[in-house]
Amino acid sequence: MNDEALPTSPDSPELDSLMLIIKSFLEHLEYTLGKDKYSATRHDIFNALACSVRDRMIERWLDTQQAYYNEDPKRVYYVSMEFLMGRTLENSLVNLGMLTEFREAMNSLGYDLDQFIEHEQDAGLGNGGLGRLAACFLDSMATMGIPGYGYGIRYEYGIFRQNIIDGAQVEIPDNWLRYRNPWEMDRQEHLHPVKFYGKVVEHKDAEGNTVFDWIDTEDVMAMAYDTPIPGYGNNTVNTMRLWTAKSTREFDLSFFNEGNYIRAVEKKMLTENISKVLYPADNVPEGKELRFKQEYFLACATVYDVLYRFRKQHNDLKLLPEKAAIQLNDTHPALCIPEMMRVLMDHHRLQWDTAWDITTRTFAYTNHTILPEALEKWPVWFFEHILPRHIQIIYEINDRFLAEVRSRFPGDTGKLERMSLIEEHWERKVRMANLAVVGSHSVNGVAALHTEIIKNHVFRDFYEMYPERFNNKTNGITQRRWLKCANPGQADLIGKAIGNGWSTDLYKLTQLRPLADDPVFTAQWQQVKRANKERLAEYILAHNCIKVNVDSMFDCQVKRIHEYKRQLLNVLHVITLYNRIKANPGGDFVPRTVIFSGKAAPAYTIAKLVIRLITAVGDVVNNDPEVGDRLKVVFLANYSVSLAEKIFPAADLSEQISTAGTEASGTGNMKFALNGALTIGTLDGANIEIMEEVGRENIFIFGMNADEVEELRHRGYNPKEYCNRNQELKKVLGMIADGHFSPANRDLFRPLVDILINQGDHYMLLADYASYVACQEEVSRLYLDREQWARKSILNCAGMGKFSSDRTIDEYAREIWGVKSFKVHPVLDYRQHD
Ligand code: GPQ
Repeated sequence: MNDEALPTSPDSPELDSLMLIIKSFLEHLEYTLGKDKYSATRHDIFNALACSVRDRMIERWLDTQQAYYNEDPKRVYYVSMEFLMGRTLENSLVNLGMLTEFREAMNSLGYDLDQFIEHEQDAGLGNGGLGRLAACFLDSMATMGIPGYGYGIRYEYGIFRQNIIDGAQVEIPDNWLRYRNPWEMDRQEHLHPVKFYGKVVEHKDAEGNTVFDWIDTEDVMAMAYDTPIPGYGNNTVNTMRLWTAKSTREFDLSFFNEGNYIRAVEKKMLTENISKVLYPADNVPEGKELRFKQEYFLACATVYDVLYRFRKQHNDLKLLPEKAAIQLNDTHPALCIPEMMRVLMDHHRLQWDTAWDITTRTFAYTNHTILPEALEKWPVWFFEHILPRHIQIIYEINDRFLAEVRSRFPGDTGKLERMSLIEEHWERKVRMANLAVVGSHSVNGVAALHTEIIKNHVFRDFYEMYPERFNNKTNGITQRRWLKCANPGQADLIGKAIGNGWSTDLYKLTQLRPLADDPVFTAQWQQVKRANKERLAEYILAHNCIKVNVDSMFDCQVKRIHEYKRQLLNVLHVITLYNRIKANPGGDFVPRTVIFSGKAAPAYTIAKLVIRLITAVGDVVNNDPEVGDRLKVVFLANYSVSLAEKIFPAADLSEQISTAGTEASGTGNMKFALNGALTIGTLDGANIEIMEEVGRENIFIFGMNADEVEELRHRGYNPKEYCNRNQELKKVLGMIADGHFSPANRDLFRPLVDILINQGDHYMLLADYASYVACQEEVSRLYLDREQWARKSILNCAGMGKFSSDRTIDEYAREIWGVKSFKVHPVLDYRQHD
């Protein structure tokens, strides 16, 4: 620490606030962490810094929550099994408008703020798009002054860390809480019991009504941890409340009586496993009992909390839908629906019809996938065993619902069978999506095409019955994190040209359009991109020991590894380029650095083999002297929010190449375009709307559209035909199958080719290959014309207004939740701090 550099005479307001930051930082170092400048580690410095930033949120937080209590506006509860928050320090400083002050304060102490921003661990409590969307929504709700809460689980282990060892994914546990989490506050007083197992007994009350008691249960406590969610440039600070499992204080007396003290303690400890670990599967559920218990744990604690807060101010539960909207982030928290029914009936003694009316008017459901294997179904026996009261309620919901179906569509047994909440196979299962649709007043998809598909295919029968329930809410991303924090160079350049209005109104970016033809602005735009590419190139050199050509096109595909996302199609293109260079070593080729990043679910063998193939192709291509720096293949390990923040700003080309009709929306596509990458993509998910916004001439579209995919599937798709028709493709597949990229184990990659050739190529890579390769040739041609490329890059960014999550949240607020933005006026006198 550099004592001499401390400002000593606080006679200007700026200096005054700088002094207060320094004072707060030093006090936290000493009194919160018990360290001085001699003993402080890097981590202590980070924590002291984080605590002093947190202090600046707390007064606004208390004001906001107090104002919500006093004014009692309608609240929104966003319930999600995943919140992929990433880092918090920089984003908090940006939203509080204090980045510069803190940078200066740290500077005057001889520290570089950026080092500590980079020091922070990600909060990785999510798998991918669905969890990150929840995080963007929290930022937008706070920024727009919407009284919103995020409810989730405080997993002790977030998404695993991915190491690449010998070219393959190895999973390392992510023990993110080991070194304390300075952003959270434990709320020991918010401790709710959650029951499991046991049985249901009926008896009659004094008035002769049947009462259901769920008894002999094994209980776990849910304890709240709250994290402040600051809005950008306002006084709103909302709350994300995550539940952690704590054992109950009572001992299991049966063990205790036998004198088996250790068994009794052991059993209690095991109950705390519920919040131990995030399930790492994305777009495919794991049918594990522990996951089922996690879902109920979240549902039970959250419904309890929502009703507790409501009842502090209201007696009449019928008013709940006017005061609370609960949004279910996919079906993972759908047990909230039968749980709400249970509490309203069994605890508050409401009649079925009243309870059902309250429940359906409170809940809304967002669907995030149409992959049939990703729709959650829980065995009936799980319910009978673990949630015996809930299965009774679900059967009752189903009986009443099917009676309605019967009366609307007499004699249509196919419909009854398809719409039933219960799948009657050899193992009976509860269809969670059907439960969510029946129990909600709103069902939405996450992009226009996706919503059409759920209306006409996935939930066709439901749409026919309740058309008014279905609506679209195209996803969005927060520009505060994905442009302002991640790409300060581009953000500042935009700011100088059109001001800062885009931070809260992304449509302001349209003002960039005329600048796409301004040579000075275009040159600056190119400089920013180049500087970002240099930074990523340094990262690649440090982490992968690969020296990449900064003048090459950075061609990026970063997302979960999944067959439907078709990373393998990208690899087929890479090998095609490699073969072309090898066939014509002296030829002119537009140099490319093809960058992949993403995790595979640990049990997803094929996805892991795709990673293995990417690294193997990289080993061959990157070490071939004949190729030189005209082609490099890079796999960046451990894709995460913080790594994404380095990749998007440096990308030239964004790969969004899922089979049309499979990617519900995508949100990485939006982050790339906002950061000035051009997209090569199929007409899938939100790509279609991106095309509409940026103009058909400013995006590279290839392949079949969703109707053509369906038609071809219907006609009978024969991948072999496509292979035989295309010599380049045939050669590429032959090389993969014959061990060209796996000389030590020639059969290693055979299963991948087998899926394409002999197992029907479900995602139709071969059908789209020729069109993809041709489209990539166009991409390369355009890249040669750097001015035209930069022009389109600017026009892409300029067209991104629609894809702010502020717009998305505004639509949810008006069309689903019926909530209004709420202005928080400072009550406590925190101006003295800042
Ligand atoms: N999504 Cl069902 C996930 O990230 N995980 C999931 O388990 C499911 C969906 C994604 C989906 O694949 C993307 O297309 C969306 O953009 C994203 O949810 C947010 O809606």
